[in-house]
Amino acid sequence: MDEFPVRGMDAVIFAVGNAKQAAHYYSTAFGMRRVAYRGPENGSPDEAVHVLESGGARFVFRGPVRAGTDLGRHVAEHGDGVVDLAIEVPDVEAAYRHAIAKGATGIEGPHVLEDDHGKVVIASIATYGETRHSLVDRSNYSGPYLPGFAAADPIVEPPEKRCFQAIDHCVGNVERMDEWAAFYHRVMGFTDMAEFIGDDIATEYSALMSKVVADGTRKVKFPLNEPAESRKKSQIEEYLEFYGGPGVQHIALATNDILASVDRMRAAGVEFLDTPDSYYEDPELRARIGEVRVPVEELQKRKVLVDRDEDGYLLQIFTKPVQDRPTVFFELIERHGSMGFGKGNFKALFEAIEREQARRGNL
Ligand code: TYF
Ligand code: FE
Repeated sequence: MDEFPVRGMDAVIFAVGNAKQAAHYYSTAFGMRRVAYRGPENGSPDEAVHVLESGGARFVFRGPVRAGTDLGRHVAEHGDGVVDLAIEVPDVEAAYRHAIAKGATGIEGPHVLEDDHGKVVIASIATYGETRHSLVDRSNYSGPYLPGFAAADPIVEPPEKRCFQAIDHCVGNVERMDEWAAFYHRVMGFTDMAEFIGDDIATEYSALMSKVVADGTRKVKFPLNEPAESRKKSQIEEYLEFYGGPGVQHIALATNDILASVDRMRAAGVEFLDTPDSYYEDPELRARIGEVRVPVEELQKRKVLVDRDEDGYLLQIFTKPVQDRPTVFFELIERHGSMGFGKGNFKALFEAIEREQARRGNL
């Protein structure tokens, strides 16, 4: 029996300096649709909250509207960032009880929120840094987000074809990877996935160690990164310094047409990491990846990376950090069978990240 059943990701909740403008950016640049709002006009005097969706992916942007709030303190300390990786579960009461019994720190016990659209049960527990996991059961709710939220119009007309339709994985940067992996094993019954960056790869080129924990159904996947000693300053160190501690590093978004998504997002001003032409011209890579659904030239034109394993292949690309601080970024991922995270791309990817680190003067 699964000791901690989950339905999937419920939402990624961001604390930002200006939720109105963040909602605009994710609407115009990421093609998301605003669906709900709560603010001073409807019962939330201290913060404005905009809820955006793209298919099954939900982002929530919270911004302080007055001085002296804890949300404002969070933004001052960490900059724009992720405060909550909310997980949908079938039984909040049972999930919370299990987590607490296994040593998790409770932030809010299970409680019911209700309005005309039904009810939602919600609780939350602490994870790394100031990040939390809300546990949400919305199976008896038909409103646009949570009780208290009003339906809101899209900010701009969303594109006919969405840029992404689900949250594929959410990555945390922590100081001690093994400690947090053990936390997810113990508290949520998550298990390790195959992909692992150990000491060997770390010292050679990545300057980080990484392992992936996931629920039994592999719907919720949380890679965890830790800085490693190497010749250079770790990109994870850079994050921890600028974020002011552990936190969410990147959110990977599942798309079924990465070429169209990249074209649209680039045209809207989203910056992606560069990949040198030598990556695509490498005969070893060509041999390893074999046939993918488009000519390699189409990937090369857009700097999309490709990786293959025994189960299939994946296409992926990474944005640069999306705020002034070198902290949170996004990944687009198009999976064709592969359940991996792009292990074969780690070298090329980390070199690209280090070029950006050097440009910022942080290498
Ligand atoms: O999620 C992953 O594991 C991949 C690769 O700092 C990765 O996207 C790992 C660490 C990192 C950036 C990307
Ligand atoms: Fe990733």
